[in-house]
Amino acid sequence: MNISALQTARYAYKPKTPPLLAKPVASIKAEPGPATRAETDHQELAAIFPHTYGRPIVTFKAGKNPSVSQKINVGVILSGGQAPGGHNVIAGLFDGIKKGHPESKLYGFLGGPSGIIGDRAVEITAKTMDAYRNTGGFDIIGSGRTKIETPEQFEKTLATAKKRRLRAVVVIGGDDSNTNAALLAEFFASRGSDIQVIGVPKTIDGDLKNDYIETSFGFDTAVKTYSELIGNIARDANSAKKYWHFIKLMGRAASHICLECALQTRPNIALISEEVEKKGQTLGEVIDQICDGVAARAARGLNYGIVLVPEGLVEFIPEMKKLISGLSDLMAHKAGEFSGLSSPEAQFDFVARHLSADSAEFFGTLPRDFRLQLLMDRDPHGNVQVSRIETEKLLVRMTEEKLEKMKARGAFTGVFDTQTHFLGYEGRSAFPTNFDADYCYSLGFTAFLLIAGGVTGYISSVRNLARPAKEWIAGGIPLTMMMNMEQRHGSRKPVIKKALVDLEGKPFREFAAKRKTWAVETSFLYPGAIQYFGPDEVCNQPTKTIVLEAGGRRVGAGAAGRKKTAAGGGKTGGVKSAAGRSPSPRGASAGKKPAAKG
Ligand code: FBP
Repeated sequence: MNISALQTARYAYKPKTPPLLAKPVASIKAEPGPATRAETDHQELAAIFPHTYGRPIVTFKAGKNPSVSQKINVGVILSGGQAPGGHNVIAGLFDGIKKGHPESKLYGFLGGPSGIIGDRAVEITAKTMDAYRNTGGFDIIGSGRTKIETPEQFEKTLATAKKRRLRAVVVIGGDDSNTNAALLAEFFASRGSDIQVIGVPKTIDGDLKNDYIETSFGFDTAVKTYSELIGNIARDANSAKKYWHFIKLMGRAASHICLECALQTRPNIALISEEVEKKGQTLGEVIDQICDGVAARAARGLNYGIVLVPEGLVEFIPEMKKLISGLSDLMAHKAGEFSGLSSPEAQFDFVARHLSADSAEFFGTLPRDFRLQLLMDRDPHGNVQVSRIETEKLLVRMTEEKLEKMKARGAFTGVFDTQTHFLGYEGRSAFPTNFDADYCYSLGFTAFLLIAGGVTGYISSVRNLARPAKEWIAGGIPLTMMMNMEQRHGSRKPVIKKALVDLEGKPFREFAAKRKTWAVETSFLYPGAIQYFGPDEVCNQPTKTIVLEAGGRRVGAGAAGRKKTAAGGGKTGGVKSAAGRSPSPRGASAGKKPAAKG
């Protein structure tokens, strides 16, 4: 393996954890709180998960735990899109297992969930593990988006777990993969198997969060990578003063990434999909908003700027949402006919005949390349692949057209030259920040403690993240308490609620209070590259989203900290929990059913 100097230095990094996790594992015990219940759909969920529903939240405390030293086999799966820190989750899990018993084994299933269905695995040895500590990517075992769905796949998964004599399967994934983990735990239990299933919250999108999961791992590194690049572009724009840069950002349905990057870099315009939906803005109105911003700066002689665009925007614009849903239905229900069409023109003609009249008309107004992108294959969950739709280019084109018209009537006197960018893959496999390296290692180690605690259908939870790692709290949350029932593919399904940007939440309110100034004045911030070594305030800051949601205090902000509750944390819901209060996704927008994901 070729190793860079930074990689060599990162091998030596020792992740910071809650102090309890550094104690001998036989002196850490799981302490259960009262029984839990889901916030909604309690009865339906209790009926679907008769063996795993209603379990208590678990917190780890100092105390004797003799069963932790048993020799066990554990399997681990990386599921869905890459997120920085995945290797450290595996490292924490590996170290926990080996601390429990040096002959315990960790098997990594290859290429995501399909690896366990097809029993393709490697044993992760100390030598392998050491080559991946504190590094980005999921390449230690690879990832995939296969969903364990059919009865046959569930049976095969159980067969693999039995064959390898697994004590537990750890699923590292997003909301859909953890929903899958809950179903797997219930399936194993219903078949009389005591093989445990433990989830770990992963996704750069930041939308797997609630009162107990303060953030999914990878979000921290991804937003800091993108913010560095946006800052660099902004500085270039401010130097040359000749381009408007339209930057699309990953994040799928939720705009958490776009919002955090806006807070970190102060662009002139940042669109937030959830707000566009709430206001019911049409595509034309979004373009008007951009044109007004461009014209306002032009009036001050500033013919340059930065526009941030969340990649899921198109699905939140009412007429576009209706069109996409019509197209997806059509492509699913008439798949045979559709795939037999020989040319794009034949496809356009086909959809025009089958869509509702207004959607067909709207489809016809869109540029040809954009229409082709809307007709691309859906992902394994049936979702349009927003990362492949060039929304930023569509916005530029439509803004140009509108500005031309404004120019003709004297409403715009400036120049509008543009560059477009898409930031996504650049951040998903970056070297994890210290925060993600620490958080992920702690999550992995906690997953081992949950296994040792004998629970199943839980997600590893490390809380109080706005504070330094020495104040973090490790525990486990029953997956079923994060679930609700949603309509998916024509029937009601139990799913973990996805958290979209909360328009009443502090991060959005902070942005909304400042954006008018940022729109016209050049207020760019240049965050610079992620730093791994150096002073605390440079290397160990959590995201602004975490800090604002926790009440605005930053790591290292002084000993006073927040007032802690009995469970030791200061975060609103995560610590009031044990009374059986159910969580609400912190950012969930009422009524919205966002796309499923890995
Ligand atoms: P997960 O939801 O699986 O964590 O992946 C997130 C994500 O990076 C999205 O932001 C993006 O839309 C999507 O994956 C891209 O998927 P792919 O890797 O299949 O191109």
